[in-house]
Amino acid sequence: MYTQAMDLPDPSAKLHVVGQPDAAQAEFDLKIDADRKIEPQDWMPEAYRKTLLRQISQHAHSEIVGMQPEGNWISRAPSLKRKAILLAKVQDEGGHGLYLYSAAETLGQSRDTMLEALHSGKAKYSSIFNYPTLTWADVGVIGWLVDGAAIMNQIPICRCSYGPYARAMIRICKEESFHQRQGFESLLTQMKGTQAQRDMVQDAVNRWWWPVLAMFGPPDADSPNSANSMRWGIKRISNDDLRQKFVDATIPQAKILGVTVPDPDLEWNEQRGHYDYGAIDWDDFWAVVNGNGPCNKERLATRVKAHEDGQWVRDAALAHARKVMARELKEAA
Ligand code: FAQ
Repeated sequence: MYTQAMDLPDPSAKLHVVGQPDAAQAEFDLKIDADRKIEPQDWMPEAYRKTLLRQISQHAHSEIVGMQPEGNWISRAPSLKRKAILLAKVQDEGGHGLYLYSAAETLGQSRDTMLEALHSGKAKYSSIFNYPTLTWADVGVIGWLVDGAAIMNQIPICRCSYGPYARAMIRICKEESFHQRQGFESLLTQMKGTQAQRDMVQDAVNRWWWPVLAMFGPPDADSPNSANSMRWGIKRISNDDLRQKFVDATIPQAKILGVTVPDPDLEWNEQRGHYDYGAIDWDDFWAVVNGNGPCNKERLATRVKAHEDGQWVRDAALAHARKVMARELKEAA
């Protein structure tokens, strides 16, 4: 998909117009202002490249670590139908990670380097995947709320200025929509069941609501990357605005389900035309981001083990590719 983009930009390209050292920067600025795509072969400012690499690789890490909380329930799904849906969903998340690593590689960093950063604990991934999935209702709530928040955040990234990221997001968002729907439908079924099932759903909503709101990132005033990302068309809507859109879209869905959210300050504000909501515990968010959430250590250990256990697959694929190449060379000789 991205093979056409593997030729890396020449770092000296900015100077190739003799006597006009800023010509490349001016061309980049023009493209951004005109809302045109930046492609891997184009010259780009180093800070733009670094910001993209940071965000896309973190996003890729989130997708593959994000397979774990729900993956834990594949063997315990309550029916064959639910098991098939969950298997497909978790597999999709793995696929999203792969598209995103490919998009990040077009910025000149190898997948091995990115994975090393994840496995050593240097790279971030979404805070949300460091919470436990205690009951089957958690699986539905992840689909409804976590995938719901992910779509809200990711639809604007389909219009990101960097071509490979934008194109990867279009496909990802289509799949995330199915993920959100299946979560909501599963919860709706549980809410039509016994009182114990309804209580289980409400308990899961209570535990996930605040971490999901924090997923959108720190408040705009405390978001160091936002100014540049908005200027460069990487981010199109701010953290706080996306969070508000998510609350406004989700509360009517909660009413249909028959659940409440654990926020005594939640209230429709007629004047603003939005829901007001209570204060998010940012200390808790930063503790999780910095490695001290309920499941950080477990998630990282599981990821590293999966990578190590998969070494033989990578070795076998490489050995096969070498054999094929040797055969082709021999035939061509
Ligand atoms: N968790 O200046 P900002 C999914 C960090 S995929 C951890 O506002 P930015 C699908 C941030 O990196 C979920 N860290 O940063 C799925 C930065 O640190 P740095 C992932 C966070 O980049 C569903 C610092 O705080 N989605 O759910 C978080 O402008 C179900 C300051 O923040 C994406 O990655 C957080 N929640 O805005 C899979 C979407 N928030 O790097 C499986 C793409 C912030 O300077 C199952 N990413 N930080 O050291 C984005 O849209 C942005 O990167 C934000 C953060 C909005 C996440």
